[in-house]
Amino acid sequence: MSVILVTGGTGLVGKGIQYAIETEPEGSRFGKQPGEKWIFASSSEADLRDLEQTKKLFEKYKPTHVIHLAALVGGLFKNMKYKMTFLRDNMLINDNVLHTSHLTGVKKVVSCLSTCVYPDKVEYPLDETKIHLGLPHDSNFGYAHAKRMVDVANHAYKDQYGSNFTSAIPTNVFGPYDNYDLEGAHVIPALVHRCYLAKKNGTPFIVGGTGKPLRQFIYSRDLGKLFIWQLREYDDVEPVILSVGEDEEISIKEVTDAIVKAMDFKGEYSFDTTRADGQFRKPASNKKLLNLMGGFEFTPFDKALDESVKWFVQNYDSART
Ligand code: NAP
Ligand code: GFB
Repeated sequence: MSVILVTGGTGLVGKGIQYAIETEPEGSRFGKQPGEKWIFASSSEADLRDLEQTKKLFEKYKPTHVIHLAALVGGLFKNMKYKMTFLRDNMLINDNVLHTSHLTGVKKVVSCLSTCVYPDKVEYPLDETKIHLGLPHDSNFGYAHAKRMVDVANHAYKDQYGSNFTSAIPTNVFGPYDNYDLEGAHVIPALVHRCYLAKKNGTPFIVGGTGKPLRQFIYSRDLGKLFIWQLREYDDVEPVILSVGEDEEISIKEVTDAIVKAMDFKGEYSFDTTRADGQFRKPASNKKLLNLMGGFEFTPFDKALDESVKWFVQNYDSART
């Protein structure tokens, strides 16, 4: 029997994986396989910054495979404010999970980086060979370095112990069960929440920055399938970018207009240009992924956003706001 432990399994990305496991036909490429047991762990089960709690979690479930998502996560403004916390918390979590996976003989670990770990000054498009070719954008200096060390550790574990540890590099993710905290969230959940409040209370709908930066966004329910693919079908230490194509890059203003449409908001919005824009763009290539998978059908952005907004409005009282 395979026991797959998803650390950070109760968050946005973890819920995307759980959705695939629960809705895809059993035995299909992205569905649950016979004899598999999936565990979606939250921080209430174990604070993975603590090695003893990490070891107890692994003793409890005895995972044969790990999808390692647990992390201190946040949007641009939160990352700018807490660089040391993002560095230390994530380094502790990552070291504990990889070290305990090694000690307990986990067969395979897929950990999670992010396209924001890339150097800010590097030849585009971003691909899997460019992670360490320069300093990350200062806005997420702490988080980015902690995440880069996962790739370094994976190579060191492989070299010294032959461990099958690899990593995924998702682009910006959105979907149901996101974190909608107005100050700490990523841009889509933050703006969905702000637009919801503007519509409900008639408060101004303020968008941070100039609206000019460009981003690629992947739907959490698509990303969930890609993590399952990487766990089952990819056994190389080098990371894989899990993203929609470079041609899907859209501006923050276009995202805002799409949110206004999905929310059926009739009011106006304005830009607060005293707030940072962060990295202007981070165009990531998904060529390696598509070549390895033989293609993948991404959910159209507007459809994914519509589903995400509907989920938020229907679950406002229980959402992480
Ligand atoms: P999320 O919704 O905030 O979920 C984070 C998960 O990690 C939650 O289950 C949380 O548990 C858990 N966690 C946080 N601190 C922990 C700790 N000290 N010990 C144990 N568990 C802890 O974030 P997400 O967006 O799903 O992120 C999942 C992974 O995707 C992260 O590695 C992140 O870096 C990566 N990623 C995210 C994006 C994005 O745009 N969201 C983009 C690229 C990569 P609780 O809920 O109990 O706190
Ligand atoms: O998702 P986000 O916060 O992070 O997007 P990054 C930031 C972009 O959205 C900037 C604009 O251009 C902001 O000016 N924006 C506009 C807003 N209004 C808002 C708002 O209310 N909240 C937020 N958050 N942004 C993140 C990294 O970078 O990328 C994370 O900081 C993570 O660590 C994520 O890796 C994938 O895309 O700039």
